[in-house]
Amino acid sequence: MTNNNTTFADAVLVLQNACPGLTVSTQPNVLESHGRDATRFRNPAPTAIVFPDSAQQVQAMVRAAADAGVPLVPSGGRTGLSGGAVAAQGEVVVSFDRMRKVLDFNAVDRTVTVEPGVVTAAVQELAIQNGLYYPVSFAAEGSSQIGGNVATNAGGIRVLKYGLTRDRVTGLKVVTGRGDLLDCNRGLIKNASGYDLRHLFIASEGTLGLIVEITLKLINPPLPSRVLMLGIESVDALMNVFGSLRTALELTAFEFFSDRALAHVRRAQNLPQPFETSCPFYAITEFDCAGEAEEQKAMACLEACTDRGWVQDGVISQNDRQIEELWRYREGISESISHFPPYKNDLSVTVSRVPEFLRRMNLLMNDICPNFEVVWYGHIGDGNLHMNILKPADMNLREFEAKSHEISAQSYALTEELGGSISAEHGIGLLKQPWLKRARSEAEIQLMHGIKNLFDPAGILNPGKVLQDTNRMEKSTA
Ligand code: 2HG
Ligand code: ZN
Repeated sequence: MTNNNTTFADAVLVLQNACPGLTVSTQPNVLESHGRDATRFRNPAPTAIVFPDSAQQVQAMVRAAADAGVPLVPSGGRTGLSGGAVAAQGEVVVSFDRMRKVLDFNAVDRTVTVEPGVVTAAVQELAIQNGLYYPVSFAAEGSSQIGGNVATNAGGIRVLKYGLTRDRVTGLKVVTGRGDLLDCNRGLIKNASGYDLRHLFIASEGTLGLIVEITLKLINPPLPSRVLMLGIESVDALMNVFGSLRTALELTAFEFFSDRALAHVRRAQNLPQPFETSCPFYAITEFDCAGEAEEQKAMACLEACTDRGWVQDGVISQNDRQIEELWRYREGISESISHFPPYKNDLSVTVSRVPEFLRRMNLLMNDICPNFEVVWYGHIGDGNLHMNILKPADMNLREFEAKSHEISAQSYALTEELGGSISAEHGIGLLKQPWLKRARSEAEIQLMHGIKNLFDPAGILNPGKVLQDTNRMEKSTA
């Protein structure tokens, strides 16, 4: 895996010599746990896991790795769903578990500066303790790390109102594949001094540089909120309800899931039927509700949607405990189907194209894989739909992956036809890499290779993720 004659054991020595005191583990259980993310389609096979504890150690390590051609796979909370943190080829995994310091909270700038290994929920908590709010939120926030969130531009359930991780990052320190330590944007709000390299690293999935420090801007705490869960009979009705509610109210989230998704999460979490009527689709929406005026607006809007036949049944939260309970129906879905395992599709189209997309994709799925269970859920309010295809119990993983691959050829062609993306928020990683051309043009991909070469000329950073590993291609065809 390493270049020329550098062996796996040499790779570790190279890094240790460059960073005296570097924590290294080759224990089988650590190799197994830290050599993968939440995906199950590749077996972890890292040479070692290293745990740097400072930006300086990361820099020294990357320089040595670049000289010796040691491939490095950055790893955060390992909650990724595209294989971006999988080390299946003898790479050295760089874990940020020992870089968990909060470096600064600035009340005037309303920013927090942290090391990459800080868990997302800890950033949210820190904001609350300081009377502020960090709005990026998703089911895995209790274990995902902020460095990984930045590296994949994590989204989640409140993108509709607050945007993605990218929108929160005002400063980024990064060690590039050349071993340069860059201080991008320095926490500034305004900075028109040329190319904003910060944004190149966000969503680059560790292929251009290793993030060693992040400054995030916080916002005012949100108003009190209410959550509505609604039973809806069709996609068109779902979109009509979304349109009406977002006109009447300040929505922070508008999510959906199918009846199949509901059945899985109910079984896994032992949840009751949310209301009497069974419906093909469910929406869960959260809105700012400072007082009675909003409450009345919500009720009036709901009544109008019910009168028009768009809403079949529903329930509204009465207190914070009920808000949490209702969110469990949506946030527990991913975990409830993880054991199958599912073949994940994290698709997006513009909101206006959601109905056509869902209609055509359902027809396609019924046509090409009628025997597979397809479970839909996602952030319909921002056009991001999760289509999970579940592995039948009597099919082995390899066969299932091959079949899913054949399905992807058609489902991603349809996504491309509708101007969508094959990865909305989970990244390209390893698993979606063969399909990059369905989301980006040839010219874009060539430029991306050029950027990769510029930042990581030795090709040591997360090789084979996002872009095809051209080094390996050349070697294998040599
Ligand atoms: C979610 O929205 C996560 O629940 C996971 O992004 C999506 O399981 C998935 O496909
Ligand atoms: Zn999602």
